[in-house]
Amino acid sequence: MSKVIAARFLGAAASPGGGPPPGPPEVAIAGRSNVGKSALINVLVGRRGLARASRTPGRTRQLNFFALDERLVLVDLPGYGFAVGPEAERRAWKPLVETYLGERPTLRGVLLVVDARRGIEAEEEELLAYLAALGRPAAVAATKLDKLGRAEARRALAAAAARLGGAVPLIGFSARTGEGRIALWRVVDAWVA
Ligand SMILES: Nc1nc2c(ncn2[C@@H]2O[C@H](COP(=O)(O)OP(=O)(O)OP(=O)(O)O)[C@@H](O)[C@H]2O)c(=O)[nH]1
Ligand SMILES: [Mg+2]
Repeated sequence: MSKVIAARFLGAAASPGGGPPPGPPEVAIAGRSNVGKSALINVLVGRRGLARASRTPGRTRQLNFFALDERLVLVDLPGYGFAVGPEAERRAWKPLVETYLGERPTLRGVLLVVDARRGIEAEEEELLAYLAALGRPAAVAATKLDKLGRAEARRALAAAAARLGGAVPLIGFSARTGEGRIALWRVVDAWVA
């Protein structure tokens, strides 16, 4: 469904188990803080300000739900790895995200967004292992590919693929150029089919 007709903000979850009641199939977007999760959602959906529209200053540590044509819901997860912010907020991340990933009945897959320049690091491996233990399908989107030259991009993707060992699909992506958009949709469509 690479052509989305209607997209709207459905609601948010600020505490474990919160958010809109389960409805259509959901795909969650996870990744380090500031890696480009919201930008990726906007490009996937083809709506410039969608994932940002819900972003209330000081309230970004929540799950944001976006309904696409009432057939699919994308869930923008709060970023991890942020070193700033109140300690209580950082502690709240784990139960909030783990409750969602572990218990949401309509969750079909998780897109883990990584910076192509950083690749797969310990936190990403940890999250992928956690998802595998839960039996949740996952894929990795290596984004900001536009910041690398051709040869660098190829090397970075090869290194990430080697680290993943073929366990999950890897897609090179750029919110700036739109590269990888169709390949990402193919993964998402397969999950929700
Ligand atoms: N060049 C380039 N910049 C990008 C790309 N994706 C995101 N950015 C920039 O990276 C910054 C962070 O992007 P966001 O989409 O807000 O990142 P996020 O992961 O949603 O951040 P949090 O919600 O705070 O965790 C912004 O300044 C974006 O413009 C990309 O593919 N290429
Ligand atoms: Mg964001």
